[in-house]
Amino acid sequence: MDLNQKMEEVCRLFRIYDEYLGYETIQMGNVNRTYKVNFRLADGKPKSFLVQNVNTYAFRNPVALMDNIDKVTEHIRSKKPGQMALHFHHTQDRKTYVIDGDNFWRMTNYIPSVTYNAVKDPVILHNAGIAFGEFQTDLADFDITELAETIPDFHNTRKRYEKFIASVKENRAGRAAEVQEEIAFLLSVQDQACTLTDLYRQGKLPLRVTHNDTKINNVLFHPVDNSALVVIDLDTVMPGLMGHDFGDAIRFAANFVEEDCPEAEKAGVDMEVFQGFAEGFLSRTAKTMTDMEIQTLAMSCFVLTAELATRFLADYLDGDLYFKTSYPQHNLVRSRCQIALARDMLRKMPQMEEMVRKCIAMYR
Ligand code: GN1
Ligand code: MG
Repeated sequence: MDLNQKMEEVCRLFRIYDEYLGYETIQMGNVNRTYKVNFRLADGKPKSFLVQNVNTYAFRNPVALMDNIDKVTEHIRSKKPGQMALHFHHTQDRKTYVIDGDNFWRMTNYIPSVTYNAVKDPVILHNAGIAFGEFQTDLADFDITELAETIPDFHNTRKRYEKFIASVKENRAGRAAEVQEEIAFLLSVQDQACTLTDLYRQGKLPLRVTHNDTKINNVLFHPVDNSALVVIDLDTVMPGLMGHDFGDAIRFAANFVEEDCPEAEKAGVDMEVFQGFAEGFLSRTAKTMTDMEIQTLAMSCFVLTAELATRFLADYLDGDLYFKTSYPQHNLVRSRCQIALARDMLRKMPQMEEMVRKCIAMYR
């Protein structure tokens, strides 16, 4: 069956019976496949939905994942009645998914909005910071034990390093010789990269409900006034650390270039972007943060960047099994870009720390 027919069939299973017009593939994320599916209503008006094919290589237990998302979206909805929210459609037998063979489908409302991969506007960054900050505070009273770990040890940096080192040793795709410099750098910063994991293990950082994939393109903005409408991509909502969400957001948004820029030497931290996002995020979270969370917040940016560099490089060494790639060197290019950014973060650590202190003073 071709994808066009399949898309219609999946939508019917989610009880959409309007006139099917077709689908478009949406470039979103590096793991799942996303489609915008278009219908015509009885009154002639167009209506769209988002259909996703969840990557079950990355998410081994997609049913538990959907259960997490259901609980979390309901909790947020109860805090913000009347506000725009993500809503997952149900099948006849009340399931939020359709399984067919190896495919795992789900469907949400389509929210007309804009997203940004690269943005310098301080207002937009501030709004993104507020959105992710509020995401954490909205879930502060959510019972962590209700959540399944959709990807175990997702931000356990020690475990990520173990996997990376195993991939280097195994050298499955025969690519290790060409990336010796990158391997050496990542190994040389291992202890710094594991700062959050080690402090957590020592009981010095609290576990919270975190989003864990806080790229700015996971915030939908209002097309006219750029206010943040809703935080999307809840696949990795799990117990985690405050620094995971802050650090990953800065890693993505504050880089001068996109995450997979082939000119790695251009990567680095844009301190104005850092400031815009940090002010928004801390305006919501500063009051509830522990001293250790504050002290390690700037460092968390380096942690998340180095961690992702090891993940991209490990996948390159494995032969590109996990991340979707557009060309053979894609994972290597991504890893090099993250390494260049991580190096710049070490250079700018005192400035980043100073900025965090200023925001804390402002919002505490
Ligand atoms: C993946 O698929 P996407 O873009 O939401 C990955 C994140 C990485 C990100 C890098 C489940 O996210 O951890 O930071 O790529 N998600 C998963 O772009 O592995
Ligand atoms: Mg994601």
